[in-house]
Amino acid sequence: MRILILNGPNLNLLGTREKTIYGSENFDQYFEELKLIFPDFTLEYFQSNIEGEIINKIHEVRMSLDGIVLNAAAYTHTSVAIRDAISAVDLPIIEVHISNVHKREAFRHASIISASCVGVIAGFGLDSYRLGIEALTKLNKSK
Ligand code: CA2
Repeated sequence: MRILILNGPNLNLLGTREKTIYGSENFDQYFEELKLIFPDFTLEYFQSNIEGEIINKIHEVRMSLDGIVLNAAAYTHTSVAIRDAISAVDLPIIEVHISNVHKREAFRHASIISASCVGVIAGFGLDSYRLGIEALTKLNKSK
């Protein structure tokens, strides 16, 4: 399977600040672990702090990949444009969050993008991404 891990704003700072919420590992390190866990998969990784770049990436991979594991970060709670991009492509997209957003501030409880995604995984730390890939694998098998 060919899967894109797509990270939104500020996730480039993982491992440097707010370690009690997001852990102490940076994503580049974790991405190397993911590739070892899924040696037969083609895993790609893209992070952007810019909404339009996230949308462009979803469009760009729509014909070439099998799915996206998306942590839209704060755009989860604000972006109609990313929701529309998810709905516009015929590609399964799993919404993931490192933290359990439902245990946090009320503004994080609502996701604009969830209804356009296949499902949501939240609160398992960086393991949320592995679980997202597993979910895409199961979907692919049941096709
Ligand atoms: O729990 C998640 O994965 C979030 O998507 C992370 C977002 C937050 O806005 C969502 O509500 C939940 C924030 C990512 C910020 O990441 C940082 C990492 C290190 C230091 C500072 C921010």
